[in-house]
Amino acid sequence: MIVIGTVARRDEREQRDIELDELEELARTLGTDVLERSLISLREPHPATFFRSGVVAAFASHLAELGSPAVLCNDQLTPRQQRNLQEEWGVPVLDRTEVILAIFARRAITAEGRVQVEMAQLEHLLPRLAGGWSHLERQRGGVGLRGGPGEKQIEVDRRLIRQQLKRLRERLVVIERQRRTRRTARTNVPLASCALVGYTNAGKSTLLNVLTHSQVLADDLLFATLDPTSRRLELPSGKLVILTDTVGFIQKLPTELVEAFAATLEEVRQAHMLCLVVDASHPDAEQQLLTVLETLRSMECDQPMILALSKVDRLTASEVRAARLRLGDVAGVSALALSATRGTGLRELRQRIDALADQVVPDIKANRPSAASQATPPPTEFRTATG
Ligand SMILES: Nc1nc2c(ncn2[C@@H]2O[C@H](COP(=O)(O)OP(=O)(O)OP(=O)(O)O)[C@@H](O)[C@H]2O)c(=O)[nH]1
Ligand SMILES: [Mg+2]
Repeated sequence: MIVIGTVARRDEREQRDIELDELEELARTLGTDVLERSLISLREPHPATFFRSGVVAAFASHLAELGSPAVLCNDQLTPRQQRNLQEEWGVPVLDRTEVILAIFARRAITAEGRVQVEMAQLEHLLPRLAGGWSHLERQRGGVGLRGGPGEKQIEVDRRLIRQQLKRLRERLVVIERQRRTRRTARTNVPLASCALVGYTNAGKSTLLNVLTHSQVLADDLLFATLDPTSRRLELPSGKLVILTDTVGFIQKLPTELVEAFAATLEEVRQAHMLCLVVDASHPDAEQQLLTVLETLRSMECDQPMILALSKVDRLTASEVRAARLRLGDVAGVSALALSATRGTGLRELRQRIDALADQVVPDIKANRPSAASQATPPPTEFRTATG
């Protein structure tokens, strides 16, 4: 695979380079090698081919030399641009959305996750359907026939996809009802809940694991976690809170996926408080934090928040100080530094969650362990995943 990005102005270069790094990470997560990457200046996208004709031609011969690898574009292509480029280059042309969709499709384990991803893929496919049949349509047109089987086939496919989407939506309603029942069972236990949120690969699952002695999959891949998982966390005061690990956010999250994961993200919306995890060692930490804050805003999440800077074992003491100031400023809360792998900063995090739990659950009495133990004891594991 090769990766292509564009810059409109010179001062965008650095930001685009970071985006291409992320795109390469996405490709790696999918299990493909990136042979090469190019950053091309482009002031105005061409409506038909996105790139200028000279660039299209140059890449056509270059791709042939490289052995016709697939092309991954950083920019969002219209269905028409994508189709034309594929025709000109004779290789698959993917954009960011499609790579993310493919990763999600591979990662989805639960019934809910699978239904959500399939819906997102079908919705992405719908406007692109004409592509596969365009050559047929043209052949038909050439011999003076209109509305031949090519066109009919598209209509049939569209109808089948719409029917399938309807079936999936109905299935999702049933699954969501089950999830709500589980959540109600959980919220009947008078415990505060805290959702771990943050950019993908920030270290959320690792943090959940060390805090609650669990073994949720944590890996150096983007989107290792898709389905929310909840565990009990015991706090210094003896109180218990429910800690939920969630799907990571990413820049330019495909809209199809935002919609499809609305139900999963509902876990975030329902939490009493949020623990926003930022990988402080990432060169783009600030932008990642902004993306997460923006996503939370668009989800209308305004719960009390803790800002946890993770992976500080990779930074020097002065870098940690600078990151706390800078990122704390961006988020408007004081930042706490921790390393889940070294186990530093965890006590302070527990204390902060403890203090917030008192604020968010007004009936503190009901929240005391003695009272909780009189109520139905919460199960040791709150797997929200189905199955
Ligand atoms: N050095 C260092 N690495 C860490 C730390 N915490 C997590 N990591 C590593 O960072 C990578 C990502 O961690 P995860 O816990 O899977 O991250 P996540 O936020 O759950 O990621 P997604 O589920 O993909 O959104 C893994 O390779 C972890 O081992 C830390 O404190 N220090
Ligand atoms: Mg994870």
